[in-house]
Amino acid sequence: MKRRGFIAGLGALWVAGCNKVADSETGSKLLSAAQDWHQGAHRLLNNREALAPEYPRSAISPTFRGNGSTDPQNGDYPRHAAEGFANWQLEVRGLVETPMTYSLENIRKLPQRTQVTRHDCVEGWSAIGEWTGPQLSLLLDAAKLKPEAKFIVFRCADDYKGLRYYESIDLIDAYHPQTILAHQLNGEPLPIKNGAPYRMRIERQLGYKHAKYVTAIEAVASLEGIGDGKGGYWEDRSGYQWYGGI
Ligand SMILES: Nc1nc2c(c(=O)[nH]1)N[C@H]1C(S)=C(S)[C@@H](COP(=O)(O)O)O[C@H]1N2
Ligand SMILES: [Mo]
Repeated sequence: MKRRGFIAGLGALWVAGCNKVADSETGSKLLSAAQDWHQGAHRLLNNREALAPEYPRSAISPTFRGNGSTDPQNGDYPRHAAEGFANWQLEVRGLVETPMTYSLENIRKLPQRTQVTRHDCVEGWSAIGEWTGPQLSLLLDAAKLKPEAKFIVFRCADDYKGLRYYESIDLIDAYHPQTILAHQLNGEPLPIKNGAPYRMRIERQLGYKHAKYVTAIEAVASLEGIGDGKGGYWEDRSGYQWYGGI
């Protein structure tokens, strides 16, 4: 446990402390080397399949703040919000044998996992919440990944500061048992500020990886050509590391 905390701290440091460095080209190279080192060290020290700590319900934070987008106003989102997300569709697509579309009702009928976990944002705050939803592995197995699939991309509904949010993870995190498509927080439908109707919980990753307002789950062979190719909104914009493992 202690070791994981240390590694998490290290990850946060790289991410939070190095935005300036990321602006220069040598800085970027340094950061990439650091990421390789961090990822390698993380693999060596830490089994990536290990569970993140889970907490008793008594540890749940009184309020779970919203961060980044908290009330998307672009596109169809306001209409869906007004309809209580009754017509929201979630697609599972890309390098899969059987592309799937789910309604919120379909998602609620699947086997669910509930977990009380701590969210760590690199901006320096944490919160504990209880999340419920189907495991991502279930959705991926239902659609059957093609052998070429190497990454899972999460498409989001919100433009944050004018740019569409997205994120991506590798298949180790995608099949981690605590990686779920959450539609409930603390036993209630997910609030808009926290990503309604769905947000990812990827408990072995830092906060920015937990995509909110998910519209599609896409299996791809490479992250090239998606956004600026670095695997996520903050990775493209601010040099946050793609691998934000904790
Ligand atoms: N679609 C989308 N997902 C997002 C963000 C966002 O702005 N848009 N912000 C990220 C960041 S930096 C954090 S810390 C968490 C915040 O989750 P919360 O709003 O539930 O606190 O969501 C992440 N996922
Ligand atoms: Mo964050």
